[in-house]
Amino acid sequence: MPFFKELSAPVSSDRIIFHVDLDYFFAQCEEIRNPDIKGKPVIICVYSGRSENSGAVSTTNYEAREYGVKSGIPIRDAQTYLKDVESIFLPVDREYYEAISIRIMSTLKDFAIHFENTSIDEAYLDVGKIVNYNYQTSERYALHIKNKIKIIYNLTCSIGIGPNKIISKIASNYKKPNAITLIPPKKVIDFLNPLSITKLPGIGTKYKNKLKKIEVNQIQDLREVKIDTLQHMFGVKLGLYFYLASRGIHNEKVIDNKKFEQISRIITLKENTRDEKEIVNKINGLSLELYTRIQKEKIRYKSIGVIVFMDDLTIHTRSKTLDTYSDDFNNIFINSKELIKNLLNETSLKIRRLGIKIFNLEDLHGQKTLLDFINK
Ligand code: DCP
Ligand code: CA
Ligand code: CA
Repeated sequence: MPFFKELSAPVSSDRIIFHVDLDYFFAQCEEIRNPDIKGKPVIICVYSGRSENSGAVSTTNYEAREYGVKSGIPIRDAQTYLKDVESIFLPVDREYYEAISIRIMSTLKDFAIHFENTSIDEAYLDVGKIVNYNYQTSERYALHIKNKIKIIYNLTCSIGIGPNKIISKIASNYKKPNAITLIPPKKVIDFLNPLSITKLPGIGTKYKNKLKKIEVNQIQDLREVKIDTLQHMFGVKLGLYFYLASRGIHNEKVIDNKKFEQISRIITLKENTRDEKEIVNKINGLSLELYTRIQKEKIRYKSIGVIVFMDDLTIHTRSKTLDTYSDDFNNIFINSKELIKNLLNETSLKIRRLGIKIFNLEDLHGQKTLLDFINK
């Protein structure tokens, strides 16, 4: 259990972690799809379907927030607050937001030594090595990443920089939207002191009320509480987590997501061919290799992709994403066969080289960390 070891560990100053959080994410996705709505309050709604306009607000852009319209409130309240204001109410389109999220996360991943995507609009990046463990450089690097995301996706995000995941997460939320908040190790305690305890990941209304009874409201108050008291109130594990987090200590690593890795196999054919039997035979062999690998590593996949090099040296790729994760052989074999068949139908060229890959991977049993457990 790493959490018990942490008790004696010093504040780690040899890490630099970014927490990237995309600004007003669902609403910003709608703005990039339809720039005309920019500047007006945009309200993304989860309609319950029970009656017209019943349901809750998923999120809003910052213009709507000025009228008190925010995540979680009833749609009807939002309509009341915005009665005389020209505003845009839209239903959630999660599939579209997920597609954008996947693309942004794949870009972000390339900026980190270790990359952990934790929700549709958030990720941790371990960048220490890249910026040579220099906080000043890290701020410039964060700006570079923010600019890239803006240029490629036309979307803003906020980045928190700190010596661990908790500090960087609190920092990314500290100033929003479109901001960078840098908290180097020597500023950690001053940064935490005045904050409400609810800023610590894991302290919601229930724990806040419990702590209020012993007059703990700010993080500096939490630091005054003895570890025994915290463990008595919240259990051994959570008590220790609060004790350390209030001191800015958290040594959990940035855990690379399987989701952004891929496994691929590629072969060059002995002779260029369009012969179906031979091609299917090769696809079968490649699928079997991928299948053996996922069985060994106990992972499953959601997407299958193929790459084909034709005899005129052109390269063609196709991919398919399944509705759910699979650890099945047939899903690799049948889908890659189908994708390649479709490719061949579009051309009369022969295949020279042929590859298949699986991506969108995850652990068969899903590895859980304490932050994972707290966030859910
Ligand atoms: N979300 C939701 N219901 C909630 C909270 C969030 O459906 N109660 C969805 C919509 C958000 C997305 O999750 O766009 C990300 O949540 P955030 O808490 O990061 O909020 P936003 O990205 O919308 O705004 P911010 O700019 O404050 O990060
Ligand atoms: Ca966000
Ligand atoms: Ca978020």
